[in-house]
Amino acid sequence: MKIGFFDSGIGGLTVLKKVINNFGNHQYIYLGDSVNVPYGSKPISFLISNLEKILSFFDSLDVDILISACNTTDSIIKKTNFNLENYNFTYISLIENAVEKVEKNDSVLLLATENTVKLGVYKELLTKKGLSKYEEKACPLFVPLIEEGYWYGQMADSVLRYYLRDYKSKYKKVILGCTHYPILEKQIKKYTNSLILDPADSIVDFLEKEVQLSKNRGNIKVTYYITGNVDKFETLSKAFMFDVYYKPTFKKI
Ligand code: DGN
Repeated sequence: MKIGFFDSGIGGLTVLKKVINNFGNHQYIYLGDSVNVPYGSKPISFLISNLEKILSFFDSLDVDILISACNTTDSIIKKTNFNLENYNFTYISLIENAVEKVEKNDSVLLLATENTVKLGVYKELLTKKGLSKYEEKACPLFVPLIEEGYWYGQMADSVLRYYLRDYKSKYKKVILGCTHYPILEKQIKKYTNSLILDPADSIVDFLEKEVQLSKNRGNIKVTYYITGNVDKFETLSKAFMFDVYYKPTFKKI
């Protein structure tokens, strides 16, 4: 199976890694649109025209499945009823699958980008479930922090404290509603006792149950297409994927 992933930078690697670890050898293609990072605070009109280019790119590569490894663009697709019929791939939504892990009467905190919060797709789907309590918090400094490689240490600590200091035991579940955030998951756990939900786990469940994606052994290859600085992406991706046994190829587009 040929499976595509995309995000503004390295965030979508958190989804790719879980898919690779669960399903092994398929043909993986990842578009890192790092020249346009962050998506979280860009105008929606720009992100829509950018998204059209990204979807056409994956169509031209004949992917079977396209996974939005970005909650911000998935929000745009859902909110604008983006027409996906002209493309030959099956599109899989991160948000639709993520909300499956939330139950009636749960109290939930969503951490996400400003655009994801503003577009309100999580809110719409979650409030339908009948939650006891719901709050959304945009954390716009997380993405630049992660894209610059400050995953640990003083800088990360003070940004994490700034956003999360009031959330130790306030909610039963915390959704990491931006694919970059699981890179900080260990440190996020220092600030909250809540159950952390990573939407990537719901993607894995969907691929297993609904797509019945095979689990293969063999040499895993990933082709990365990068719109921005390839060396920087390569360095960061190697740091995050250090424990994945695979062969990456990096290409500039
Ligand atoms: N990782 C993206 C998301 O899940 O929304 C957004 C990253 C960004 O560019 N702000």
